[in-house]
Amino acid sequence: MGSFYLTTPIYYASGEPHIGHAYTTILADVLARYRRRAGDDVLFLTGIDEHGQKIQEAAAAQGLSPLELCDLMAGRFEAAWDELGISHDRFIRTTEREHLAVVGALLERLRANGHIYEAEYTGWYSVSQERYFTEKEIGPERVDPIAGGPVVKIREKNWFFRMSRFQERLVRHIEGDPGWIAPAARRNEVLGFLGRPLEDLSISRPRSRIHWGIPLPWDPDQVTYVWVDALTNYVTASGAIDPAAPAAERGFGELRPSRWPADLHLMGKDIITTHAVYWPTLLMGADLPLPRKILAHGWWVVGDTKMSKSIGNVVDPLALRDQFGADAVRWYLMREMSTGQDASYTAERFLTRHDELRNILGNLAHRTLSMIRRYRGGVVPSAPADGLETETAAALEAYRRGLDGYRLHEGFAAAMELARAANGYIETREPWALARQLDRASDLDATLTTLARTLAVLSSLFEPVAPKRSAELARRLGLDRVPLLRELPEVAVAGRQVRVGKPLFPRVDV
Ligand code: ME8
Repeated sequence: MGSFYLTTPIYYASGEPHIGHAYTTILADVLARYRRRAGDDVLFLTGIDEHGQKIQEAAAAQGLSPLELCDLMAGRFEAAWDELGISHDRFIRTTEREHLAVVGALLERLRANGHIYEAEYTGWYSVSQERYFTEKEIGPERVDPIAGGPVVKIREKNWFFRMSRFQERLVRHIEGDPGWIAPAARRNEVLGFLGRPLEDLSISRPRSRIHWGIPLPWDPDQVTYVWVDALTNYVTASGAIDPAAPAAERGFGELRPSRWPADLHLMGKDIITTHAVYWPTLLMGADLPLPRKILAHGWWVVGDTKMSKSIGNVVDPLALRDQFGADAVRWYLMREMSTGQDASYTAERFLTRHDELRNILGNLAHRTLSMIRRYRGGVVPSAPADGLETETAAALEAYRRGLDGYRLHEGFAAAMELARAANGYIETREPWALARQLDRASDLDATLTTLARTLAVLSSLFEPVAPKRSAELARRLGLDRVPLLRELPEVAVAGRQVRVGKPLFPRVDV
């Protein structure tokens, strides 16, 4: 038992939640549920990123004030997470008063430590990425190298963070802790980036250009660079810095006992540099411990095309949820993407994964519960289990290995394998034939007990990814809750009154 603090990125308040956001948030939710069920005290943080030029422009385009747009989008994201069964403990908004104070305090700490200076800046800025790029990065076409969008040339006064000072220390940290950035491909990418001299980081913008941001405590004509503002959310929610302390003390004071450092920052590979370079160096500069792990997952594309509003191929997780239920969406996303690698969304693959739930897990539950009703009046017999021991032990081991090692697709594949093996067990044991032979009553009892116990195990293994249906499965088995992992495989199912009910995963006509 321990404590576990995990985070998702805070998503830009300018866009609707889509399947990419849903993926990261569900991934975090699955891990949070898995840890809670292992007895950990979990803090699961998500939220939205509300400042900066991107939001300012999106609001103006819709005839709203930036805060009106953010209020609207906070509601949209929270509703989406509710519909997808997300169990976050805290939804942070960067316009919260507490966060404004903590950003000010973090900046004061950096300044007190002598890491901040003022200079003239000339460079290429991408509004869609909210960051500067070098001449080399934008190439002769002058487009931002990540999204391909336009960049604008900017010359202005900025405050800078001496990020270059921390280059060596960061490289040593990454090399000294091989699992700190996962997967290895991302770690190599960051080390490659750090192979070139690290530049200082511009941490402010003139208010005359961008008014929608957090003013610097010592120069209110400048607002905080939105990435510095956004990354700090992870510290705000941890409680390490007291937002109520007077500003001067906040800059220099002791850290409060808190949830900092985070155990896990989750994100897509698009924002690995900000999380694995900007963020740790800022923390070093402010004398705060570094997060324990950074996991950057792969990218969802649609078919073989990048998802984009202008192409009109953005996959809406809520539409899928309305049609198939939240658990089916969660299952598809977790099972289909090898954590860390890219994956492609197609309607066909979605249906195949949904069929897998229906035909393997759903069918197993339906057959088992129906046979218990038909042959034993709906009461699980009291008999020693007989069969599936090896399969269950193997599934449990592979499942733990998968989830502990952040290879969730492998863990859940092992759970589905067990369900498949249990269906095979029904075929071999032929309970319907046993039921016709009076002298085989005890074999039938053992068969039904084994199946009921396996279903109880499966409800536990599927709980993090399919919480609703797993809870329903446990109820139908007459259990008062989904068994914990450490209670497996011996679940006391004997004597329970089961209920067959409607299919766990209904057929969907498409
Ligand atoms: O970058 N495939 O916010 P954002 C997989 N506000 N994941 C995807 C995805 C896709 N196609 N599209 C989006 C920002 N994501 C900043 C973050 S954090 C301090 C500030 C997910 O709204 C993935 O997690 O652009 C990615 O990193 C994130 O959404 C980007 O969300």
